Amino acid sequence: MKTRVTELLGIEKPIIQGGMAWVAESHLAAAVSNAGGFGLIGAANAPADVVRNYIHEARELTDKPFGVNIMLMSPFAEDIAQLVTEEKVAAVTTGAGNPEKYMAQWKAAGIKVIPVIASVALAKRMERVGADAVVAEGTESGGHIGQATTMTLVPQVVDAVQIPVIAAGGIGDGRGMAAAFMLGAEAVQMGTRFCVADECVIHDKYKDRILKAKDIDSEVTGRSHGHPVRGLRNKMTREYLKLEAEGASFEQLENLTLGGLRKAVVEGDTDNGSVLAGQIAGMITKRQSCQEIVDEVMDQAERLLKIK
Ligand code: TUI
Repeated sequence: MKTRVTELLGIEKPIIQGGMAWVAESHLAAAVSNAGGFGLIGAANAPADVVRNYIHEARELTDKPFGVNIMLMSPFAEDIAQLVTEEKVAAVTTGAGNPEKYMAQWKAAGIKVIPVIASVALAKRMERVGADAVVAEGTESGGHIGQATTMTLVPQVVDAVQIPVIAAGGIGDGRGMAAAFMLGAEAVQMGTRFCVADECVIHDKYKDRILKAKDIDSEVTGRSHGHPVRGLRNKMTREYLKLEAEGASFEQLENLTLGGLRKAVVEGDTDNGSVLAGQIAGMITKRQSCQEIVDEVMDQAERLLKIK
C-alpha cells in the first residue's frame, strides 16, 4: 500500500509505532521497522546519552529507517533536539507541545518532521512552519491526551492541511486502520497494540494488564491541572481521582504519580504504577511478534478497503 507517508518515510507499510515513554526503545523500534512499518524510539524524560545509545543500538538491529519521538515537556527536550540533528535520524515526531523552534535545524539536517497534534489549529501552524506530515492523535490514545476524538479530529485535520495526516488513538487492528483511511488518513500510528509485542521489553505484568483489560478499564487522571493522562484503572488511579475530586494540589497529585511509569514498566507494579494504555486495550488479547502484528493489521485493512 503506497501513500504519501510511505514515500516520505521510505517504508513499505503505512504503520507507525507510537513513541511511548519507557516502552519504545531500540528493540521495539527496530522490530517494527524490520516488519516494514516505521519504528520510533521514545525519548520521553530520558537524558541525551540514553537516547543516543538507543539510536546506536537500533542501527545495529535494523538497516531500515526509524525515528525518535521527542516529548517536549522533558527537561532534556533541547538536548534531544540537538542529538537527533547530530545523528541525522530519518524522522522526528514530537508530543506534548509545539516544536516550532527546532524545525529549521531539523529540516536543514534533512530530517522529516512529524509533530503529533491534538487540534486543527496546531496542525495548520505546523504545516505553515514546514512540517512534512502530522499525526492527528485522538483522546482515545494512552498517555498525555487532547480532547477531540480520533473520529472527529482526523477528518477535520485532513480538510485543514495539505500535508499527509497520520491517524492515532483507538486504532488496534485492520478495521481501525481502514476506518482511519476512510477519514482521509494516509497512515496510522499504533501504541497499545505494540506494547504486547514479543519484542517489547516491558515487564510481563504490564503486558498482562493490557491483555486482560476490558473496554471500560480506561481512566483519565490529571484533568484538574490541565495535563490529562490516560491509562488503565488501578489502585493509583482510584486514589488519584479521589484526591482530585477533593481538590488536591498539583504537588500532592504529582507525589502519587512520580516515577509511576517506571514502576509499572520496569518493576511490573501495575497496582501502584502508571499503566498507560489507550482505550483500545480491551480489544488487545494476544501476544504476537511485530511482524505478525503489522502483517495482520495490513491484511485486514487491505481486504476491507478492497485493495487486496
Ligand atoms: O505526547 C503524547 N503522549 C504522551 S507524552 C507522555 S510523557 C508524560 N507522562 C506523564 C505526564 C505527561 C507526559 C505520555 N504520553 N502524545 C502527543 C500529544 N501531544 N497529545 C497531545 C499533544 C499536545 C497537546 C498540547 C500537543 C501540543 C499541545 O499544545 C501545543 C502548544 O501550543 O503548546
